[in-house]
Amino acid sequence: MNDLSPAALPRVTYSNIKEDFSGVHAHFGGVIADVRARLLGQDRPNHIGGRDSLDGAPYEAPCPIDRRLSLGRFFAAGPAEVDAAVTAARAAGPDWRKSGWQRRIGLAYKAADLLEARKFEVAAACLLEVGKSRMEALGEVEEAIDLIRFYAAEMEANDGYGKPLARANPREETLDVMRPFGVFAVIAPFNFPVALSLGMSICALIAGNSVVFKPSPMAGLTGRLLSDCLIEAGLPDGVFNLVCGGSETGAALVAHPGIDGIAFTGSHAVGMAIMRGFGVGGAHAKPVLAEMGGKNPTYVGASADLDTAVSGVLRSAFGLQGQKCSASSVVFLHEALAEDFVARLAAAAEALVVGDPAERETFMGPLISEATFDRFAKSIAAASAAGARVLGGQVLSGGLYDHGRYVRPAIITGLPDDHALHRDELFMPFLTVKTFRDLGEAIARGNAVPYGLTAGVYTNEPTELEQFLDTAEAGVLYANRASGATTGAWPGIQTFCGWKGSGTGSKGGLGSWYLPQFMREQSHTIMR
Ligand code: UN1
Repeated sequence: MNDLSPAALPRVTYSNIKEDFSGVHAHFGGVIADVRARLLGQDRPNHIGGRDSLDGAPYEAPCPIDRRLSLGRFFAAGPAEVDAAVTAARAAGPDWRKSGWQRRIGLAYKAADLLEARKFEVAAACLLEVGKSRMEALGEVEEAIDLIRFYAAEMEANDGYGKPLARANPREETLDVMRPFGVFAVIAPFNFPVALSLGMSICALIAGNSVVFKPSPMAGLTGRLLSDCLIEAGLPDGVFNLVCGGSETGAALVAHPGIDGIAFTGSHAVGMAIMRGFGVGGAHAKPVLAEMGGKNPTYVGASADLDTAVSGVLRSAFGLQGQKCSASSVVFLHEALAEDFVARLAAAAEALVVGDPAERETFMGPLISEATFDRFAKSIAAASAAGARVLGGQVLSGGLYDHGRYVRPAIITGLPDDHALHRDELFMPFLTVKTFRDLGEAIARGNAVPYGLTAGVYTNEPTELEQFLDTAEAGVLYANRASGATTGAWPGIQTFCGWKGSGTGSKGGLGSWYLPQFMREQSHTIMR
């Protein structure tokens, strides 16, 4: 029996994996059932200029857990609806900009409080919408709440980023001020539909931009629920607009001349296309803040603690079915422990429960889409054809398995070193294994991909740790972590920055340098 109020239950994060969450489970189980009964299958309007709108092309989004269930009916915004949203955002912009950062962070804190009050409900929606496990879904909503508060606190701590500068003569007043760009488009992926959407949106808003937000077409329900928190917090009409839809809506948004900046999280190909077109294709450069894909390596040295390494790799390779840009997708094993490690990892992977994420014991839910399933099936076939050994990777059938795409995690050994499966981002529960004798040489092989998002190491040799920290080409490095080899970055604790093909800038999310990127600098010199 759990007699704690929901607010008194312990917080789930990505790294407190050993805590007792029995009270959380008892409460959350009831909320999931309630959300399934109450919140699915409804019309979910867009929100444009302070009003809900059913304009646009209606589409049903299926629940990936059971495709017979509809998450709801959404309305794909075409060029006319996108134009209405951008026009509303432009109209609301000047007052929002002038309202001052103190007022804006006040509203952000209010939105965080609203999300906190609804966290179980939003996490249940997230679980049902993208097939996240209970812990991943709850952790994500907590991450989103912390993101809002973290960025609001950063604005406060930096006094809005304005500061007086030196004076060339006593009659001169000089100021350095940071100002918003205008209207930001926020284009979010399905895999962290709450945290990534809110992280990007709240920075744009706190900085004084107005926003047109497009969630993934597979995540319109959480997109709407988080929008409700912002709207109900009291953002003025037009400051925050929600437009649902797929790539056509995204293209209309990116092509709209009224957009001044874009915050994007998604694939490398789309991010680079936005950079080339929107970013530098017009009369002047415009800001594109993009977090893109990853092919994140984990290195396991001869001195590593194997239990810790197996736990960390398992969680990062297969959590959320491997559909994270931070997922560990290639592991480099020292020859001396490779066989032992693979045997232990395969046994642990086989023991993972794959099924309905609403169930407490489930670690892996369904793949998000048919496209991901096709990629999985083709990759397994390609690995076998190349002479590799495939451990796991079975397609599951019978019962619920017939109504979604459920697969067992796959571990691939013996793939030729230069095979594309070691190099391409796959975004699915598919881990390739390489072996090494010398860590420096392994890191060079791990660096030899176009990406550079996260990397992990397991070693008890201080010189190896130093070598890893010095030479791994990625923005987020982890060592000896049981909760995740390459995943689980948290606001204010890790920063999240994509190097090379994984990002467009050198200043990532979750840290202090992200928010200022939503503003441009202006120098004021006034003679008195
Ligand atoms: C992603 O991996 O797609 O570090 C985003 C993590 C989370 C999510 C990152 N904060 O794993």
